[in-house]
Amino acid sequence: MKPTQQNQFDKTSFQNSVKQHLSATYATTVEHASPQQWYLAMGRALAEFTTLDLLETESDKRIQNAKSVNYLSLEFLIGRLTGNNLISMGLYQQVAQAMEEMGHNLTDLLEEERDPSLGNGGLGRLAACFMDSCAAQEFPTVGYGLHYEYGLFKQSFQDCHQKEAPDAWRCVEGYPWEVARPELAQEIGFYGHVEVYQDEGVERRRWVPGMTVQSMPWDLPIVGYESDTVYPLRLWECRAIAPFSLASFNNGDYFEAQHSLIDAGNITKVLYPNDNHEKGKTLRLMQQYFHSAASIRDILRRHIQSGHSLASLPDYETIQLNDTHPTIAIPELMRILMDEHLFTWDEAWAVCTKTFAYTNHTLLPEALETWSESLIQRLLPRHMEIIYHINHLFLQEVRAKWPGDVAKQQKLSIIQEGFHRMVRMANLCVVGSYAVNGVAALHSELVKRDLFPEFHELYPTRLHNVTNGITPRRWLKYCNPGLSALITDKIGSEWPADLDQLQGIAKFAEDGQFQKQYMSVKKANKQRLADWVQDNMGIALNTDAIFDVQIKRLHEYKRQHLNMLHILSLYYRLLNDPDFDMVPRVVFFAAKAAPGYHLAKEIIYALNKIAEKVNSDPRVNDKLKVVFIPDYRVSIAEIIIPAADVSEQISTAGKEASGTGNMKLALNGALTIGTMDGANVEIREEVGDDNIYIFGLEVDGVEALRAQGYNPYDYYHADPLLKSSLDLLLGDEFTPGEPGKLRATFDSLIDGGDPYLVLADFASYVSAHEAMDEQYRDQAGWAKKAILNTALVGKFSSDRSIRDYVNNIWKLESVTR
Ligand code: 26Q
Repeated sequence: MKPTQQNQFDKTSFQNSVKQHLSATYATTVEHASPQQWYLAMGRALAEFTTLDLLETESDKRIQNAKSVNYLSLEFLIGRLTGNNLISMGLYQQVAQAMEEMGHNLTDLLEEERDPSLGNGGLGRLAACFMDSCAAQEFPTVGYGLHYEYGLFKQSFQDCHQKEAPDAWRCVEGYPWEVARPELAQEIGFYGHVEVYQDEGVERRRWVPGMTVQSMPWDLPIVGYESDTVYPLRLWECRAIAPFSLASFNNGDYFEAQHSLIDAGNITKVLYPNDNHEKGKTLRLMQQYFHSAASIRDILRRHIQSGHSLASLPDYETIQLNDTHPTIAIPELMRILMDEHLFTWDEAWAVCTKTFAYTNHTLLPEALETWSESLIQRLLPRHMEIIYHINHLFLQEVRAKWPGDVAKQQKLSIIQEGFHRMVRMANLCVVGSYAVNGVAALHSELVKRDLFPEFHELYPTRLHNVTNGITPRRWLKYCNPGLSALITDKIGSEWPADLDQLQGIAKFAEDGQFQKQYMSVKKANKQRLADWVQDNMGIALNTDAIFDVQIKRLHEYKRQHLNMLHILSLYYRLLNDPDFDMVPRVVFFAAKAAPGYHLAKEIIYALNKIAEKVNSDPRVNDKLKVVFIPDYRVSIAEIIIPAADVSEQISTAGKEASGTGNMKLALNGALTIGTMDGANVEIREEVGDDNIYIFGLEVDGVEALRAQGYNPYDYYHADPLLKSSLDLLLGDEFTPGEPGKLRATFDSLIDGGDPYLVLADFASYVSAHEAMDEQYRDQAGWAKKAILNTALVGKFSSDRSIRDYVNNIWKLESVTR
């Protein structure tokens, strides 16, 4: 379906609207406006279309009477909206022409947009792809997130060390695509106490907060691909309630609660920069409750305004929890139904357990969220009471299932006993949800087998798998116009809405001419990246080299240091083995480390130091380059991914829940070197063993090695290449005159016990790379494999993921407009 905008677009009135915004909104003129101001005015002019469509979609009776999904996530890593929205609106060419006539190149203007980096990595980016796919397929959706004033920190390197700077993504002028919805603002409480009172002989409870803030929604338009459907991504900003109440300022609760330093403006000030649980931070829990409370109230408001009864909530609304971060929404809905709408416990619980569904994104024990009971008690006293009662009733179920088994009760309890009692958010989610899913087949099996085996026994139909996906609009059509045109030329233009159609190019995989075209697109994309690196980093690159790419957050389990060891081994061989021959190679990294993650920052430092030396060492003869691209973000991923030959997906088996970068890279024709982990397993199933390079221990191999007692020294002493590579970290090879400055990585792998089995997988990793090097020398053979990757990964469209949610979990229907 084509959007009406495309047919109704009137170039002259659009140009007038841009000029109008230049003067009225940005106080400038056509003659004096900067490129930044032109971009802003163009964005505002375009947002007029989407805001109208958003309001129309919102008031559409058919949508109000249909079932919707509410996607609750503390992160939405949406990336730049302008180019993507132009594609979805079908206006790219027309707007390019309109701007050209006013003397501006659209591609250049699009570069003026700052990425809204409202997420850390995979989980936040997944939420953004899911919004796109819901809108494309017209499944009624509202995304609920937070309007952080500062997104994920900006990264730079100073003397090779990571430095963080605040990311004021909205700039002073504001973000052109967002629209404030003050009429939907609400009040949200914290602290205080619970009152018990009698209501016609019934004992009731109510929460009297000690502090109240305001939630102000900002809507971003999520534009359905080639449709007029626009759903809101509603981001809550926390504000002090004006005028500031002297009464509450002087109220004992305010100070008693010991939060006098926290003012309302702090709550949505900044995104927490770690993609792992940060222990005990009050402000983070406040963010979580603020987000849940504002979203739940908004969902109930929409539901009631549409004329439905509260008891029918599960028929019209489902609430998907993106990890445990919005878990507090469960007791919040219980509280509102019971305390404000006088539901009985059983009535309220019946509604909740038919409304919530939870997605798990990790098996790492240290990443499972727990919050101290005493903190919740202080911040949210009524919620703590409700959690106790949920647990009380749940443990009765556990005792009925396993009579006398105290260990089971302790393991499953929502409250973790001990000196400091903790609330286990994942357990609360599983108990309070009608569906729980993992994010790739292997991960979901491990959720059943290792993480929640007893829950699986107790609730045998609750655990699901929904393999992650990525939106083909941003991650192929928009970011790789060359390949998109080539594909469209062969199979028509419908594939961005139906990615399985890419199979249609498989028959050209051995067609010499198509191979040449495909590889020349790749070459052009490599040139674009090389130009970027030259302009921004001053490093000259050879586009005949293999572009080998690892782009993702920096984590030990993702093993950027395994990649580092491979680089060291190549360097060692280039310098010491006269017979050694390799295809020239550029190894790219891009990764942010959580500011408090010491070893991750040391790994970045080491990679930068190694890059400095290797890139300028004449003995290497330009055979090897290492490029660490600073400030990894969506917009730079859009340049790197189309240019990649090799995709590094090398986590320790069992640790990466899914990965989604692996899908983007394969779709754009990079060959994966990867472990049997996360979605790599399914990528291999799709593309076939010949078209992927799998290495390393599998999950059971990892377990067996650990069980038998893993000793990294055994590998260090048995493998001379490994030893030589590691030893390079001890001297002053990369830090002249200052030996030992790169020891941290060495120490973690040797004395530190190598918790992620880097040394155990080194030899097979090196062999897999050798096989790839060999294959690259046969360009026709390589092209065939790359083409088959593009052709065979249609499964990983997030459209398919969303259909899986819709059919197996949400049970809702599309509403076409
Ligand atoms: C929690 C509490 C306090 C502070 C921070 C957090 C926090 C924030 C972000 C915890 C985790 C995250 C992000 C996790 C994440 O990105 N996980 C990734 O999710 C992807 C989408 O499912 C998967 O593909 C990746 O495998 C998984 O690592």
